[in-house]
Amino acid sequence: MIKPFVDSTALVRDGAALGANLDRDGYIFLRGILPRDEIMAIRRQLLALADMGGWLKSGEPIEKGVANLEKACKDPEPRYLEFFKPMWKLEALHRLKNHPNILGIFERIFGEPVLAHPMFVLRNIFPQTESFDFTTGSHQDRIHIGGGQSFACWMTLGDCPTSKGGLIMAEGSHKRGVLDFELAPGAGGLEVSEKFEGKWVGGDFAAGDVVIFSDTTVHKALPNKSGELRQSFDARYQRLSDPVAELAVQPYAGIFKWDEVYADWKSDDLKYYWQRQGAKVVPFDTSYYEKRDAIAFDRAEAGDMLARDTLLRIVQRDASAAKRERAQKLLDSLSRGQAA
Ligand SMILES: O=C(O)CCC(=O)C(=O)O
Repeated sequence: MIKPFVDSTALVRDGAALGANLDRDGYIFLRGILPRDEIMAIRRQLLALADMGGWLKSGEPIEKGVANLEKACKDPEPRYLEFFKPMWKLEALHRLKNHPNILGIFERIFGEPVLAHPMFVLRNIFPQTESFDFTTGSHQDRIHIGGGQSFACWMTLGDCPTSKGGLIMAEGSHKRGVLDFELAPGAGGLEVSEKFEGKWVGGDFAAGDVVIFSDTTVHKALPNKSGELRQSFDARYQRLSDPVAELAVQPYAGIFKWDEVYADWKSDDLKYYWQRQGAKVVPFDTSYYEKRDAIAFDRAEAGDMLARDTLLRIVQRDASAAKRERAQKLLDSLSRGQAA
């Protein structure tokens, strides 16, 4: 059973009240923070690229975003990245991340200057079917984002009823630091062990609504049971005076350099802005990933397909060539096992 979000929209100008709700529940849900027409304009650009990738069902209007299930793919598969890369470079998405309406909320909550992380996540989640599922399992962002304390702002790029796979929060789950986790399929390749029965809150999102949550708040996505692509955007924000992990000031998952991202941009004001702000960059704490990856290697050696999404991420992102090579070999042997 999912209870409805507490709606904090009426408090949007009151940083102390927003901060109190964030501290009490681990999240705040706010309606209509971003202009709908700006979100819909970005959605149109993204859907045009999705269509070029063959991700949309032919014969349907592009703006409906009806998915072509035959082309279902996910991050970090190469066929996903081919069309994801031009999407992630879009200047409008980076501008959305630094939107004054979002920065203003964080400034009021923090009572001090805000750093918007340069890295953000854009998601194109294909519908869940018997043969395809990329539903994000329950997790805490601290593991993936590192640095000091940060807060995520998640929004859908278009309307997202719960049936389309919105994000839900485990209310009050943020007070006990980083919790034990297990290996899991889906983004991140892990899942918090505790189930948080009766604690889940969520609801329908309209374009422009946001949920803001702490980096220790346990959250997960609902399965996308619609026939459409669920496109969403999540970015992170913190006090400028706190440290930020190196990974969070790099383009998504190291898939390109900033100069490549900026190549077609029309203006310069958002290029390398965190350097001008004086962000305090520190190394990323890899200890949680080391733990996850050790489990994935063990499972993969035992022939367990559950390790696949984690191995793919190691191949794509890990700094150690030896680890990447080991992960690739195990992926190859898993797919040979599947074919046999
Ligand atoms: O959109 C999703 O499926 C997951 C989003 C998420 O986990 C996050 O924003 O931290």
